Amino acid sequence: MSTILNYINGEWLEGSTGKFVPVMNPANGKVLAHVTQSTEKDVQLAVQAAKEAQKLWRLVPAPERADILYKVAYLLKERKEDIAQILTSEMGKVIDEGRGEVQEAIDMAYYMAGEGRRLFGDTIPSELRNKFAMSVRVPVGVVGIITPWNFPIAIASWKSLPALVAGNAVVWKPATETPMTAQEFVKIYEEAGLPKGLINLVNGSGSKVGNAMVEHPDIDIISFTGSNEVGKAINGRAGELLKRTSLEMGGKNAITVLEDADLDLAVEGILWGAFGTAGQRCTATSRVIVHQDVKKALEDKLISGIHELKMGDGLDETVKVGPVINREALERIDEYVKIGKEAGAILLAGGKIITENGLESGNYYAPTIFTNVTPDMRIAKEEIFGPVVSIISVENLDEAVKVNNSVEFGLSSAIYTADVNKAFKAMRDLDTGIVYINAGTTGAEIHLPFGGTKGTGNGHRDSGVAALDVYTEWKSIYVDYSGKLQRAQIDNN
Ligand code: UN1
Repeated sequence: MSTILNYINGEWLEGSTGKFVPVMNPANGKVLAHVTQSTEKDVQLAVQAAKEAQKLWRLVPAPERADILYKVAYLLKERKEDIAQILTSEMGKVIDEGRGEVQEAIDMAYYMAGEGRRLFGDTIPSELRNKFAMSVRVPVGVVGIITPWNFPIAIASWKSLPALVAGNAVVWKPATETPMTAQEFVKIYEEAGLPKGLINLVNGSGSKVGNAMVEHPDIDIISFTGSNEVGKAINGRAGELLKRTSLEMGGKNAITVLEDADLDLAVEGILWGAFGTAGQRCTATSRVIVHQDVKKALEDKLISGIHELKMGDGLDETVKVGPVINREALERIDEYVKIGKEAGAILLAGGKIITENGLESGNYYAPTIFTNVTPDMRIAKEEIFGPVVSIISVENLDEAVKVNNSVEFGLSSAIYTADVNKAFKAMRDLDTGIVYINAGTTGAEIHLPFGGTKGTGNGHRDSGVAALDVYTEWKSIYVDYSGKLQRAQIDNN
């Protein structure tokens, strides 16, 4: 059985606890590998290596840094299928989605490699004669990235690739549940010729490794995707230390279906958004806000659609819904279903842990639909992170927008309508970082900013050119070639 090690300063090393924990396949409960566990000591080593390596890396011309990113893209492309298989085995999403996720990392690698020949700053006219002004992006230094298990390579690519092309070094703590995919990604960086010390992988718990990263004075920024609880704790402590943070946290995303919508299209979008990745996406559809006139018709179509979703091991190409990550997740989801029932919501489908058809050794939860949900119910407000969707009925677009915006999160929202006026009003008024018209709440592309408003984040964005704002500082440079003292705001007035 394979063991997963840390990667520090270009070497594969055991973590200093000497302990390993098992990596489980959520589809069948089998142990896939064992991963080393680290402490503050390993973080120290990783940061030291990163700091040294960054001193040289920042002086390498960005197009040359980008050459390595192109190689990363080629290697990811070459190994797409192998990595997808590994990803599906340890995370559980169906293989098509596993492939899609690796593709997301490939796209990101090409895109950020292209940035090596841009990294645009501005040239700006000076207010004085014989004086030149410009702004340039400079790296922040050592970037600490903490990534979740639900997108073990895509999210790591959103963070590490822009950090590296901009001239930073990276210390990465992947989720304990998905270290195999992390190892594959780091192997590719190694093979692409990334100089040692620029990417360091430290496996271990949030309480040991994550905390040590937040505390370390030589980590200049923490980029985190995960729960609100952890994000808030990171931000609190980082605030005291004046450390930068970029946070991407929960969602409670809704699809609105208006009375003039193409219902069949909306049903496809809802089933994909709610039950793809077994609902374990930050962008998952967990609410459907429907115009009262089409509520019954939509429900009937959803019920017949849900019965066609085959559950099982994601490696089986015919399966549409895989397992959830672990037993605790299964129990948490089941608890939310109880909370929904107790609050008076009506269960239309699902609502149970699967204990038959050979699926009992994995973590399977039946795709679940609640209706007659009201916006004040907990199932309509809290992130469940599982295959559960709640239907809320409204009278018009204004009410739909109000309900959409009533939650503490603001990641993604979607609206199905044939009325262009309503679509534009929704684009303006839906208070989320991502808005879809006539498409579901998932499916973000890497060349646009990814992130959300309110409790979803802290104003930063992953991916797209916006990611560079996280991993660079602006430096404003003035060159006075007049040969005399020129006082700004004074000598020209
Ligand atoms: C996430 O769930 O954190 O838009 C990432 C999507 C994917 C990324 C989701 N491209 O659903």
